[in-house]
Amino acid sequence: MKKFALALSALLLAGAYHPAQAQEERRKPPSFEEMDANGDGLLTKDELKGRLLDELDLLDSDGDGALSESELPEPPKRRS
Ligand SMILES: [Ca+2]
Ligand SMILES: [Ca+2]
Repeated sequence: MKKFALALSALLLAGAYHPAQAQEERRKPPSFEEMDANGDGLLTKDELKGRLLDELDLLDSDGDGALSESELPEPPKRRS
């Protein structure tokens, strides 16, 4: 019982020290569905952020000014 409480407080301390949200963001890039705010299956300029927005012209192979899921580069996959 004492051990459990100790483990629990260690967990809480670890959680306070490393904000879970920041870690989650670094580990998991947003999925296509998450970025597609209006759900039309295309990522337009106002839905893109950061590197993808910068590279929109490069990635937009059919030139419609938006990225479809097939135009989106594969996110780096890491298996544990
Ligand atoms: Ca959209
Ligand atoms: Ca396109």
